[in-house]
Amino acid sequence: MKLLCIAGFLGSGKTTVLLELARTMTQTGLQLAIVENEIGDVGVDGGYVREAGLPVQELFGGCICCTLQTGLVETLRALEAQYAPDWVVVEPTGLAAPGDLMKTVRTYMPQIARSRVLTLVDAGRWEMLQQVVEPLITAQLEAADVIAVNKIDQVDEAVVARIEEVVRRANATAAIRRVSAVSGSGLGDLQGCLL
Ligand SMILES: Nc1nc2c(ncn2[C@@H]2O[C@H](COP(=O)(O)OP(=O)(O)OP(=O)(O)O)[C@@H](O)[C@H]2O)c(=O)[nH]1
Ligand SMILES: [Mg+2]
Repeated sequence: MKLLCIAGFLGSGKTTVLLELARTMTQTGLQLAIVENEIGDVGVDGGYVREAGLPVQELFGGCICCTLQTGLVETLRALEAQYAPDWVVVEPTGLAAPGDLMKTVRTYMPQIARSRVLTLVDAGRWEMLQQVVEPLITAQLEAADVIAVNKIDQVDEAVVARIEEVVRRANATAAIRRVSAVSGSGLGDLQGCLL
């Protein structure tokens, strides 16, 4: 089993990207299982994922990168035992910085052959989020193997270029890609650098 974690602030497009990637991955014959960490006690994103026909486990009432780390490890073990998927895709809450979470997973689940963090950047709300939650966004970027600047349909090329500069300063090594999850633009290339 391999693990893909899709991080990014609230509303950055995690579920939209997850559903698109899941669709193309399952078309190529890969078996997937999904973990949704929901902030409230209503499984909105889990509902969408289930509608798409994918096995999904929801983790409520806390954040998997802080209070629910053990819960996540148990959930991953259960999914592995029940479905033995090729990939498990985890969507943490938008408030998660996935660095510690990935350390825990790598420590307690050494059988996971490959683990990747994709962090999404919300291009449309970049300026506002930099002013309000810059430390969290930076922590999400630091933890990433791959960074996707999403919603490029909402902004000018110059804005995307400026975002990429700041993103590069936060993470010197991650692959950076431009995508629009709603139009599907760039998602094929993104998948290529993730899997
Ligand atoms: N214009 C535009 N809108 C997008 C894009 N990707 C996602 N959205 C929209 O942004 C909103 C939030 O998308 P979600 O996929 O639910 O984002 P999320 O990160 O899963 O949100 P939470 O789980 O609530 O943190 C939805 O209305 C999407 O349709 C994009 O590339 N362009
Ligand atoms: Mg979501």
